[in-house]
Amino acid sequence: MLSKKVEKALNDQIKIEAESSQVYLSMASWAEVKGLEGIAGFMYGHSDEERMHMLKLVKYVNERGGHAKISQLKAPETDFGTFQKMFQKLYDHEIFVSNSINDLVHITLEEKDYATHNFLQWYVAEQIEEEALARTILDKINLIGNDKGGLYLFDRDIQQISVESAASGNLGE
Ligand code: OFO
Repeated sequence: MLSKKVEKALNDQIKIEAESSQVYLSMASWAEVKGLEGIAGFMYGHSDEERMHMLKLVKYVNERGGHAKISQLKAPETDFGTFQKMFQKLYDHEIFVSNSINDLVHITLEEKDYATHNFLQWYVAEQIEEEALARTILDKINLIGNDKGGLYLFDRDIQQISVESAASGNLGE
């Protein structure tokens, strides 16, 4: 059985994962409208992953005798300026999520909830991979600078990049 404190913290994380999915969906739509198909595909995929992260938490809370609450979400931005700025936002957002997961893990230790602590290790590992992926993408973007040919290739190749491929060191090259 979850303590009220852990249940509330897990529900807060459910909202954060749902909002992450919305943020990346909004990025996908922006990129699609700008004709950046590869980037859009990457963001649509990322949005789906965040929804999966949310669902995993929903199921866990309910399985442990809690009630996963589906709440109203903050609307994401709709205009990201440039794709460079958009990927910087993605990176910043992942750092924010990692901090939130860390706080959550901390609460489970305070509450001596070792089952939830164990369950959350999957998220800890996932955040390491997502941060690494975002950093790798930002490095690539810096290399491209304002080169149009570079952007063309980046947009073409990014569809192959996923969190899993980043984790295995294969970045679609
Ligand atoms: Fe849910 O992993 Fe990104 O934010």
